[in-house]
Amino acid sequence: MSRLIVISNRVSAVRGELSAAQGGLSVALTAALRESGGLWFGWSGELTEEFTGQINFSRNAGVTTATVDLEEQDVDEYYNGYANRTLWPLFHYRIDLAQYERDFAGGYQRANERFADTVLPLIEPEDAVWVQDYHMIPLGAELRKRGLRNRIGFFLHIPWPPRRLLNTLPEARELVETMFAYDLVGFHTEEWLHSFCDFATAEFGATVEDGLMRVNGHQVRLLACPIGIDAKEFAELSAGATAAEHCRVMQESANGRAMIVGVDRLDYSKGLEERFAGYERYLVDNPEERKGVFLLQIAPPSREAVETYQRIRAVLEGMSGRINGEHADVDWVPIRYVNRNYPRDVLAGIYRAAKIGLVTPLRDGMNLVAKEFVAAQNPEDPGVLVLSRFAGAAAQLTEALLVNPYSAEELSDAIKTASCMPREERIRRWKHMFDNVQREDVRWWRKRFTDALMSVPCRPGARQSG
Ligand code: GDG
Repeated sequence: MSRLIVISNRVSAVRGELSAAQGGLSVALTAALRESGGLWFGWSGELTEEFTGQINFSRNAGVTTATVDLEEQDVDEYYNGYANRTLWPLFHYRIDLAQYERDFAGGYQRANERFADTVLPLIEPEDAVWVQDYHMIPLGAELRKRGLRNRIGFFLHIPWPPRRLLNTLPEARELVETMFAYDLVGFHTEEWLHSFCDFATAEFGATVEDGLMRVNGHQVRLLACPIGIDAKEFAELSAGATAAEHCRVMQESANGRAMIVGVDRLDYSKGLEERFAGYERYLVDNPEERKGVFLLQIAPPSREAVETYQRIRAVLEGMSGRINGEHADVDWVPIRYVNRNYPRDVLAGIYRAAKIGLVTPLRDGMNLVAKEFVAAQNPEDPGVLVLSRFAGAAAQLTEALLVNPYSAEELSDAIKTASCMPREERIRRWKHMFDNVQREDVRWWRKRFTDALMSVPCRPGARQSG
């Protein structure tokens, strides 16, 4: 078996608690690498005065991690700049929030060149390389420029935007062209894959047949491969003592009321503002029932250096304060809004205590919270998942109550439907979703992608894996 070299912006701790700021990608890759062994390369998250390319190695649970420190200017332009001020909003269809600056584009390119220079000597002839996400789109092309002939795959964890939106990015064509250096490109859903094909076809005259794109003399295999959670680990967490204790504490504190839960990184793509508006609509439309529910929204801050994130935080603080001020009673508060990060086993207990899970992003590559909510439910008395149609997860979790997150009325109706759904229907819907969450878990995802990568014929001059 050849080794797998995973390359991503951040390399998370293989052991220990993952912070929410590291997001779903880290949760998924930690589980995947634990199984396969190999090497995980990326930015340490630390700064250095001057970039030297010095690598810090460490080894945990069968996984070697190799990290480099970056200069402050790299972090400003590459990470806080191009990745999170340009690509993240654009790829989530928010061109109103996207900032297009040449310094950001330059910093992004420079950081990717630095990553390529540093990781290249670590790659052995038989290794397969798997590059992750929007921070590293040009990395494959940079590795090819340096002569690497190994199999290289790329997986995008966020949506791929429609062509007309992507064309607002000044260097859209150059960026997309670098994708053609990969042997395999994966997306969570057919929808994101089709958008990518649409751009490549319209702008470069690409042809696509049976999952193979031919473009500019390159052949790129394409795969829609939805990421899953570590369902086994999550089921064990949910059955554990800490989860049980927190489930009990939450049930006691709910005091007979139905808890609605939301758990999201504090990010404008997660639709929190619209969720609060939809929930308020429910309160207004249902004066008799409203005191029978409350919303617990857990939203740990993320990317705090970026202004749009500071703004969404301020907006939500204002909204939760206003809604509570306007609707609360002496014995009831409608929203418990918490900007804290909780351990995963505590989250599992909270999910299980909830009657309704609200997962309503405006746009999301996949959304792992939806799957965690399903995995944590009590099979005898499961809660109801209300899920945005615009999350990648909606293509698999078709038995959720699917909503348009922009519509406060639809959200309000879904809360009402969920809160009076009979137990048999809840069980039927949950079983269907749980089956998918278990079957198409993170191991399935990793295997599907790496199997597809290993089945790519070796390039001339590359060494065959044993
Ligand atoms: C990106 C894509 C795609 C949240 N709060 C806490 C906490 N979390 C964990 C959740 C979940 C993860 O963070 C969030 O994952 P998502 O998938 O929901 O979203 P992103 O972070 O935006 O991830 C997304 C994903 O990559 C994988 O491809 O699904 O579409 O945007 O695991 O549980 N974890 C802890 N405490 C918290 O308070 N421990």
